[in-house]
Amino acid sequence: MLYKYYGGLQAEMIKIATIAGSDASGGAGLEADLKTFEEYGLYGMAAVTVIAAMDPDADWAHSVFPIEENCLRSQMETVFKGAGVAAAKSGMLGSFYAVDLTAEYIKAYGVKNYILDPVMVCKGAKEALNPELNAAIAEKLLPLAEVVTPNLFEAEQLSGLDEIASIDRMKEAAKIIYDKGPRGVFIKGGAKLVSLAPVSREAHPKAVDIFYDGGGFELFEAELVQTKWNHGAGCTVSAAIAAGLARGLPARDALALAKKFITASLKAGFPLNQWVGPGNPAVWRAAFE
Ligand code: PXL
Repeated sequence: MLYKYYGGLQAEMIKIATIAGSDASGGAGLEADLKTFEEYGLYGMAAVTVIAAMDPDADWAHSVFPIEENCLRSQMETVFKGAGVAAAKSGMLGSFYAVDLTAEYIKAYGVKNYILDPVMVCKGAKEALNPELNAAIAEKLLPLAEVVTPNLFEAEQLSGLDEIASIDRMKEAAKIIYDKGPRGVFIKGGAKLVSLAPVSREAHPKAVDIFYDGGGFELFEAELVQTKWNHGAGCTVSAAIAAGLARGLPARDALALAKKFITASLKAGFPLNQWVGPGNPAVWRAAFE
């Protein structure tokens, strides 16, 4: 297990929570988060915002069922008042009240290590984007985030820039997003980034993400894993960053470790069925056993 990396299980468990949707197929959402927390040797909790289900008789079409407000508030009480956390992340929120409750509890309980994964649409989903909800996420949650982890599409939505396809554009977007209040911006170019100008992508087959914290840009590069089986990769990365911060790592170290973690997970991705395949966050434990 990854916790062996840190010298074993500690007497007092470090607690961490995800505020996210359940992905009934198990690869993304809170399922990915909890699996990741487990690999970091942390005690994971979850406040469920929505349940996402997929229809095998309709080409794996996604349906998203929001959890009602009272139920979400009760879960927030359980997690934040009842237990407390060293770090928290949020993923798919799916409603305005979930955005408001997340802001309320992160503020009320002074959660410093809050990672915002601004999930706006899930892969393969046909659901319409909700620009008002994205605006509420930007306005109410960005200022609370230690690190926000948009992919290229989400970075476009949060920055207002279109066609972020190069490192230079990612840097521009990171600055704009940073000015909206988070203490760090981690844009995931991953396998999707089309240009690595001035070098060509073929000459430099890397998955490139960037981090900006107002001080300077840092590029995070890892082996480009060419796979279709990457469902839940975004959730896993942000969960791993939150887990690293819960462990007391500085942000840049947490990012570097998260990048190694997701690369290993993606290399072990597998087909769940003909539509989708998740990474496997459990694979890296082999390196520590
Ligand atoms: O990968 C984004 C995502 C996040 N959260 C939930 C999901 C998905 C995609 O399927 O189902 C619950």
